[in-house]
Amino acid sequence: MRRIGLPLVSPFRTSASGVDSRDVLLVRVITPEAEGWGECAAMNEPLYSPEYTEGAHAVVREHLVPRLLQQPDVEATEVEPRLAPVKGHLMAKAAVESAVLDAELRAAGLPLATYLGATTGAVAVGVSVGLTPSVGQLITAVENYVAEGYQRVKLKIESGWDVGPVAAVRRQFPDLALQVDANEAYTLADSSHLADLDEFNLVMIEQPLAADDLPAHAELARRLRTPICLDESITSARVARQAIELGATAIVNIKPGRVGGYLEAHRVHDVCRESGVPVWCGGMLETGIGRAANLALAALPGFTLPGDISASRRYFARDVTAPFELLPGGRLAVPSGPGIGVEVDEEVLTEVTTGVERLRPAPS
Ligand code: OSB
Ligand code: MG
Repeated sequence: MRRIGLPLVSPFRTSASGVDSRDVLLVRVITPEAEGWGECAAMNEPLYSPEYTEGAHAVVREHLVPRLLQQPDVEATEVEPRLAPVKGHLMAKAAVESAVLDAELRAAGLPLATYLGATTGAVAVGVSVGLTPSVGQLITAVENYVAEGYQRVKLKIESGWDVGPVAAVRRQFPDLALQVDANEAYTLADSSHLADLDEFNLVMIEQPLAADDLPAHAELARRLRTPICLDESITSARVARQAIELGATAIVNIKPGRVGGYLEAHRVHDVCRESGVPVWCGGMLETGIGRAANLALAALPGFTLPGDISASRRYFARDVTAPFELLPGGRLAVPSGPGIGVEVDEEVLTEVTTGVERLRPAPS
């Protein structure tokens, strides 16, 4: 387990949280055959969901790794069942499973994208723009991203920062694929106000209401023309199926950490695809490790909308892998090497590391 501190190039603010430097937990699995890396999606503070970096670190150390090491060998598909007695902590579990999966695939010489069933070598990506101090600064930020080649922009919204800023951006960029993300900032009492967003031809509104209230999202969906997309609410393939059946979500944001790993993320994708519900890959301001794996997932055929998987420079001046650069058409290449397909730069890693802990199996 390793903790790294990576300053963001610009602070990222949502209705729920604000962060200017990422405190990231990395898991590195060392086996005789290969090494594997997993990045924990948890943020510095428990403001997006109950998990946070320090808590995830404790859970991995105290509860997950000891259970994993109760038996001498492990395959990626056995990680989830072995950790299932531990309730919740899906981001911590995902980091462990991802590291085991990466090691296993590197040992087999198989790219994660191939293993998951990728059908493309490059995926369309967008950019998520946090709350800004002024509408002028928002317009400038969007202008810069559009100039870099992004073809889809997501704006964070909250009460008092919604219709005005969205109208201003839409006026400047009439043809841009534009969507908004509320991170649970509203209630059903805001539905007529949210309906004022309908005129801006948004691709979707993401997570307008409380994560645990699927029926309220279904009711809101009946009151809006803008499609609803759930993020925080979708914690498993089972919940995804229920949300779709209830009419609570027309589009699904898939974040592997939020659902417990890439294997469950794959199952969420399958459930949505069977129901004709488009999906896209969400982001948690990942380093190159999480970004590489997310690109592999986003190459599955149901990912028909651009993901929150921006180029590395949108997040960090220096990353722990080679930077991902935007391709023409606002796309990123899917890594093609074994496992997650990228190498960790040990020199940078050492410089940004704030702590390392080694856990070993008990001698047999
Ligand atoms: O709700 O999608 C979100 C970042 C941190 C926590 C929650 C969210 C986000 C983002 C960032 O929107 C997307 C990205 O990584 O580019
Ligand atoms: Mg979101």
